Amino acid sequence: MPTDALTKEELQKMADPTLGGTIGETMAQPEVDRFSVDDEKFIKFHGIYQQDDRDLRKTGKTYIMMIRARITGGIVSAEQYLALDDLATRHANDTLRITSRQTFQWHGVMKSGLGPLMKGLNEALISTIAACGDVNRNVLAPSTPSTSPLADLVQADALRVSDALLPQTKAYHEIWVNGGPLKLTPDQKLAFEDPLYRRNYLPRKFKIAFAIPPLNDTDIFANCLGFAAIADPANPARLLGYNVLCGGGLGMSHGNEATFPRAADVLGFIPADRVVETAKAVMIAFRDHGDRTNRKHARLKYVLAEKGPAWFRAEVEERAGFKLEPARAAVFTKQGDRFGWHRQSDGRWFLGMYVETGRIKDTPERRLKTALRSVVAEFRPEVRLTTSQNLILAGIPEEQREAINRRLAEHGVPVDRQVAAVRLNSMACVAMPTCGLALAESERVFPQLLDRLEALFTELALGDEDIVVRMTGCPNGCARPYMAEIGLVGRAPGKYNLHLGGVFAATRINRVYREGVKFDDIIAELRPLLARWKQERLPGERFGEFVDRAVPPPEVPPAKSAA
Ligand code: SRM
Ligand code: SF4
Repeated sequence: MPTDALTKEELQKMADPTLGGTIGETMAQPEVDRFSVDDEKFIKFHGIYQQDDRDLRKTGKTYIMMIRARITGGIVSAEQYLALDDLATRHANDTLRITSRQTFQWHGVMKSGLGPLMKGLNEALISTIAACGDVNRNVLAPSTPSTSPLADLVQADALRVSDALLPQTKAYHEIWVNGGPLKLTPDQKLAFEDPLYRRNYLPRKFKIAFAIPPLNDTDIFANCLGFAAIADPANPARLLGYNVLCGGGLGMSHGNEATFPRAADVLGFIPADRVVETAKAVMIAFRDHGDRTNRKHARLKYVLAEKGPAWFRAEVEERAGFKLEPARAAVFTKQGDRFGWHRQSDGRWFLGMYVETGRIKDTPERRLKTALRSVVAEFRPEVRLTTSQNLILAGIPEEQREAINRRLAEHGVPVDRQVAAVRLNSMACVAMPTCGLALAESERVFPQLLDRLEALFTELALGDEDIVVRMTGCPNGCARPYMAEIGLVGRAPGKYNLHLGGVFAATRINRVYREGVKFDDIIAELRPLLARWKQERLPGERFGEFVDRAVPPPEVPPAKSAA
């Protein structure tokens, strides 16, 4: 391909395939408060985003960093959690943010705090390499203990896949662990070639999720590559292999019909011992066929949408050196996390904790950050993150449960009925003030929306119904609103597109019901539909299914309030 057709990101990767740029040199200059425009792109491959606090823009730009860890399958030890919490207090904005891909982010880190934070993370054996950038991202796996006898096997496979797809550049280690620039000449840098990613890496980000049917707790259909675990029908504890799903992805741009969210296709089945080779083959096929001329069209989903699953399967088979078998029967019926105390299959207990918008912080009413620190420091549970931005304390002996309940209660953190059912399946992206792409608020206004929704449920006597409701500040879809029963997608300050009709199993994309709804009008849009749902629903019919069955697709009239 002629280089003048390539995006500037492609040219930049090829100009320094070690991805080191001048990051090390900039880190050695304490008086410099930001990275160069080129290095802004390289640091993403190291798990770092250069941002600015958008609330403060009127008084000048303040550079801050967001750091994202790589925590495959969302599991950290008690010791690691304490270290991560401490780093948040010392170098970030005193919060830990659980992301929709079951890892942690630190926000508001000044450049002066970046070196110590990265060093601290690596000392806790938590890396941030490839948490962002045109590479394979954090691999998702079911993290709730005992939801399936296959859970540990699937977690182990997720780790193997994640490790096998790590970039091999030494730049990360040199800069953040050894604390200096990569000691290579410009020619040596130019000559570096990663065995899998070669010199220009992937055309765009690449995302993998594992799930164990019937529970789709990782939103597998929203990923570039999914592995749906298949148990031996004669022995549910034996992992036969995986159905392979390809071509899911959610990001889109308003007003650009060439961009769209897409649910993955099922390509076939592989035995469990071929999972790493299959992951490599799919990623390499994407490397070879993704669009490197237009980043808005560069995701794997567009290859699948345009060339078709059969064509792509053949490309994967050619690279893997084996054929995919026909997909096995597997049905997803539900999603979501488990809250409160549950017994694990080993007799110990886990505690599922709802974390509003994934933000672990202290407020006057609920000192969640302090409470978690105290519980983890004393009782040493394993800490697990879910892809719905929630947290699990796992491996707890029976005799510790009461003391943990008491400790949480002392900090205003309930265990039994943590929040109303309508809030439990909710998620919001970060958006303002740190996300440079936000068109509207999300995390900061979401609690208020949930308050109103809860009041509406009371008004309509909907009782303890739950509903999957997700909000994002722009159409990139970071909280996966296109798979939700109620999805709100930021359009402009204070205005959202309302998406309805997702299914509980999150197997398909919902549809736009109304465009440009004012934040204050969202409940008024939902009231008649929820009232109808109550009156007209079939037995057990969820809101998303009801909308899909009984509410005809509108011609998407803009709300009166739309711009
Ligand atoms: Fe995302 C970009 C936050 C999950 C699709 N996402 C961003 C950035 C980094 C903004 C930027 O590029 O400057 C956001 C940083 C905000 C901040 O201040 O923290 C951001 N994305 C997040 C997180 C933290 C949302 C959350 O509240 O949990 C999630 C971190 C995941 C992780 O730990 O790795 C997050 N992002 C997702 C998901 C959901 C998923 O992967 O399951 C999606 C939709 C799935 C997909 O990829 O298609 C998603 N993020 C995007 C996109 C659209 C990509 C596209 O295909 O067009 C962007 C924009 C981009 O890449 O240019 C984006
Ligand atoms: Fe930012 Fe948009 Fe992602 Fe929200 S959905 S975090 S506003 S990029």
